[in-house]
Amino acid sequence: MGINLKTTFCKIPFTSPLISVSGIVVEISQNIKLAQIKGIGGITTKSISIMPREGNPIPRVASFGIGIINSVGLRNPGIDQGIIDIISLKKQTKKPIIASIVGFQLYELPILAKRVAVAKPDFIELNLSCPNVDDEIGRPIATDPLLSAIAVMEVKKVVKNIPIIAKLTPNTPDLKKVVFEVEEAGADAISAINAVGPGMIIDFKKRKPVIGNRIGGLSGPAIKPIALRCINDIYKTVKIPIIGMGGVSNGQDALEMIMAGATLVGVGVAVYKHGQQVFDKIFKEMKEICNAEGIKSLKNIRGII
Ligand code: RRO
Repeated sequence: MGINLKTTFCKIPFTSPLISVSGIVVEISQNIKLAQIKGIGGITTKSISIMPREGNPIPRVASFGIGIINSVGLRNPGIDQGIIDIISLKKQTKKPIIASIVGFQLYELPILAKRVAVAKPDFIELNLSCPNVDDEIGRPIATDPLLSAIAVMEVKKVVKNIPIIAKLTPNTPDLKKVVFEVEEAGADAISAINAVGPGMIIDFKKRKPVIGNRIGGLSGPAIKPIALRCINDIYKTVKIPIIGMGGVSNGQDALEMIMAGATLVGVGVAVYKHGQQVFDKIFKEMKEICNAEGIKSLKNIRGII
């Protein structure tokens, strides 16, 4: 008998602990394709704002070998279309859907949460940590423990029956304080980490930054050590469950996230680099490693380090 990787998160069953993250997948059609993949347990939408957004100037994504840099700039269809997209995604799959929302002002978050709840997603993720809109909104909410708590509290006042996930940034010395406050405010789960930085990569020949917006958030294997540290800090600080992400591209990476304290594991850049089938590869590798190592249940290794 091999290991069974079925996982429960906030009482909701997942056929796999692997989920897609809110990131560079913007189009609903791509999410519909993702939902067909066996190794994927759940889908996260691109973060949805009140108004549609074109995003930052191209190129928005560039690879630098051990990672990518992105400045997508919150390209998304806006809440009206976002609701329609989630309803249509839900018709295509039984897998849990995490609707990610983002506000430019704090007061937008409860408005967005109430509206997106109409589409009945299984979870609502508050993206409190976009690294790419500094010029428009300043530092991400999740760099500030009090603001993070207020964001969660205001959303919890208007959405009672859908679990609320707070997506946090590694770009703060206050992560433990932020996560403590967010739990106190009533968050049901944490998602970590968003991109690191921002950073910059240079096109040497052209003497200019590669990314259209000059700078962007780093993700992919380069940030895995930071992700593991943050997830473990969060695990040791609060009791609510964690979606761990940041540089997962194989079965061992995913199991390391669980050993650091994650319950679900997000995969983003590996999909960009290797295609959607990477979920099946990682799922298979997780099983093989667990069986070879005598790990009978993921519960036995969660937070073990
Ligand atoms: O759209 C983006 O530029 C973006 C977002 Br909202 C985010 O949360 N994280 C990221 O790396 N890029």
